[in-house]
Amino acid sequence: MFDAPLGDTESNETASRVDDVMQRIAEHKGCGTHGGSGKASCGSAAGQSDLAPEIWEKVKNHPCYSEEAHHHYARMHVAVAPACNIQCNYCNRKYDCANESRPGVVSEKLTPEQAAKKVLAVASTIPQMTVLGIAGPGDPLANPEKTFRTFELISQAAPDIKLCLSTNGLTLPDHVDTIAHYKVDHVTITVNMVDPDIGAEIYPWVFFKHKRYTGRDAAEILTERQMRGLEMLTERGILCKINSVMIPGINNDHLVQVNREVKSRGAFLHNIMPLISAPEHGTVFGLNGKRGPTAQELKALQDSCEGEMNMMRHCRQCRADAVGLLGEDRSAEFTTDKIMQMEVTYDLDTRKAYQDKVEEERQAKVAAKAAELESLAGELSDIEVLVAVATKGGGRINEHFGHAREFQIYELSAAGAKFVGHRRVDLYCQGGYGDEDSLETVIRAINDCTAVFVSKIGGCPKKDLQAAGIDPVDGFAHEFIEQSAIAWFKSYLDRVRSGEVVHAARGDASIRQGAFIAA
Ligand code: CLF
Ligand code: SF4
Repeated sequence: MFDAPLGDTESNETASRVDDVMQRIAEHKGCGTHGGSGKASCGSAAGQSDLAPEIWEKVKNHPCYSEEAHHHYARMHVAVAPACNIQCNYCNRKYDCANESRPGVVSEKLTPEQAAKKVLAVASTIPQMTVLGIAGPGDPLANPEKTFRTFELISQAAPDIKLCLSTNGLTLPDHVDTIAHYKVDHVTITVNMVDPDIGAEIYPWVFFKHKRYTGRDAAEILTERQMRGLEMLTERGILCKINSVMIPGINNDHLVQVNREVKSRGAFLHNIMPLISAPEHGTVFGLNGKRGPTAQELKALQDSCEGEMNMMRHCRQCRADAVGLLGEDRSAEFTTDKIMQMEVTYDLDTRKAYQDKVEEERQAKVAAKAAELESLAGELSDIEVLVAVATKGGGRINEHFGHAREFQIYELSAAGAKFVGHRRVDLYCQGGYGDEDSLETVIRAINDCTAVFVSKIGGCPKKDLQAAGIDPVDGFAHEFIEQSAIAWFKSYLDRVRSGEVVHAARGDASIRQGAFIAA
């Protein structure tokens, strides 16, 4: 039924269901479910023309493997894997796996059966949820029975959902056939080093074949298993993403070599994430005062690794039970007590029809960007600027400055607009009133930007942003981000040429270190 053409009556019914779903989602309310609260709590940049058709099919609606898709499609995680077989110095076992999750936030653990119910509940409420990932709270492959039983149940009940896995790679070679058997098309391996001497500074021990190894021996086993697992996966055509945690003073320079090694073994995407480290996390690095990188240090490393291999810049280091678009967290709507009471209506036709509408919007966005880009042709300026954008999804500038929990960062140049990252911030506007301290943290987070695009902004923050040298732009409310940013950039270049504004280099910005907990 999934691909069957619709008759008129059926088509009208489906259209009306989809409109209803669109409306409910716009209002952030539950859909097709009963018994919940009824309220929300609240990859790569390569596009279709750059990729082989079979790869495009795999990534086009995966929010982590396609930067473009992350504006439109959601993922969810189920926390079915509590145990881990290695120790990372940036991890505190009280919390989720820090390789795919921020320290300081712990998820509610589920059985495979509870996980399957949760996936159906989320899929019927959020029809643009296209990917189910298992990413912790420990290591999924240190819990193989629970992980693969969950995949089995979900592939039977929800065949349109892509399956995704994130692992430290220690036992990966033992499970590659099972991964292929369950058609898990996307696997992430966290690779922080390929040199065991550097590894010894990151991993105090690994537990392998009933024995604990420490120091260089531990790191040697880990790197050999990670590289072998990566080769085995890519030989089978499984898309592999590499996550690396950038730890200043330990592996910051070395990650360029890691990038070369994983690229040579066929990895599709490299995601270099900042170390999140604070004493209150109770990790070895946090307690020893090891700092994370600044925004510009992270960007410089990502830029230097960007060559033939795609770099991921939109990772949100999400928790092991994250639900929603990257950058939003709707997990509080789907706690076990709530999902167990929900009556789930899993309707493939409605999901497909909704996703077709999303695709239309996405194509309109791509076309608008291409048209605007044409007007930049022949532009010779070598000026580059960063701009921050407040958005709640759909690739549009549709968030009020005071309601933004993060800003997306775009680099603008004569080549166009390129997504280069995001910055989490404290909510500036609490109950409609501005708060000076949080404005300072917002300015610190986007201090390297020349402008900030918002749907709306109050007079006070506007003045303070201007005083900090950041131009608040609210003239493109609800328009597509890239199209608007390119249009603004053209006018910026004109103003620089006319002497109306003086182009000046901006300073660095800070990456927020505290753990994020969904509202
Ligand atoms: Fe989850 Fe990871 Fe799959 Fe994505 S997350 S298992 S690949 S579905 Fe995505 Fe989250 Fe970053 Fe992971 S933003 S932490 S990269
Ligand atoms: Fe923690 Fe994940 Fe490292 Fe295991 S692999 S120690 S859960 S960060």
